[in-house]
Amino acid sequence: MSLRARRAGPTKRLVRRAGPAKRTRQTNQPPRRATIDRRTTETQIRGRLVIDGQGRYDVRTGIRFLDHMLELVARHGGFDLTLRATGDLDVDQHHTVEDIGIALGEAMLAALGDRKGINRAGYFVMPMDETLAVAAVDLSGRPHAVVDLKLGVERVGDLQSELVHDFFDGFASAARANVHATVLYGRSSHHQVEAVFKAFARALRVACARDARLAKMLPSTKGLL
Ligand SMILES: [Mn+2]
Repeated sequence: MSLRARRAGPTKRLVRRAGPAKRTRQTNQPPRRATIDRRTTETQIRGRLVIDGQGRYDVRTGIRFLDHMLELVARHGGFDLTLRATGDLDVDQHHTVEDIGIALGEAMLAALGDRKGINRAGYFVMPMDETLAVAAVDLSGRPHAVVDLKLGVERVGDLQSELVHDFFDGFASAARANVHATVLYGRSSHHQVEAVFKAFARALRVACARDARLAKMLPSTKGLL
C-alpha cells in the first residue's frame, strides 16, 4: 500500500461516519422497543414505544393537554410513541393519567432490557420563556418520584394539574426509576407543566442512551439493576 493510499483510508472512514445515516445508529444493536397493552376495568391503554426512535408520535388519550405533553416527550426524548387510551374520564382523569404513566414506565422497563451500556442517569435544565424546570432521572431499579410544581391552578388546559404528580409517580414505579422534577421559577402554568415534561424527556433520553464504549458494562457496582 502506498503512503497516499494509507492516508486516504482513515479520512474516508471519517467522512462516512459523519454522515447522517450512521449517526442515528450509534451502535449496531437493533432499536429498543416494547408494545403497550394494559387493560383494567378503569382504563385500556395500547401502543408502542421505541426508545431509539426519531421523535415520531401518534397519541390520543382523551385529554388533549396530556396528548400535547406525551407528544413532546416523544419529540424531545427522540422516542417513537404510539398510544391510545380510553379511560373512565366520566369519574375524573385520575385513573387515566396515572395508568398512562404506569403503561409508559412498563414499556420503558421492557424496552430497556438488561440495561447494559446505558448511561443510566441523566438530567436536564429546560427553559421555556419565563419558566425554568429541572428534571433528573436514574434508571436505577429503585422506584421513587419527587415532583415539586406548586401550581396555583386546578387545571392546565383540560388536564387536572395535580395529576402531573401522579403521572410521574406511575412512571417511576413501573419503570423502577428515580424521577425528580421541579420548576425553579415561572409564571405561566402551561409553561411550567410543559417545561417539566420537556426536561423529563431530555433527562430520560440521556439516561437511556447507550454508550458504545461501555456497551457490555452494567452501569452499577452492585452487579444488578
Ligand atoms: Mn404548549
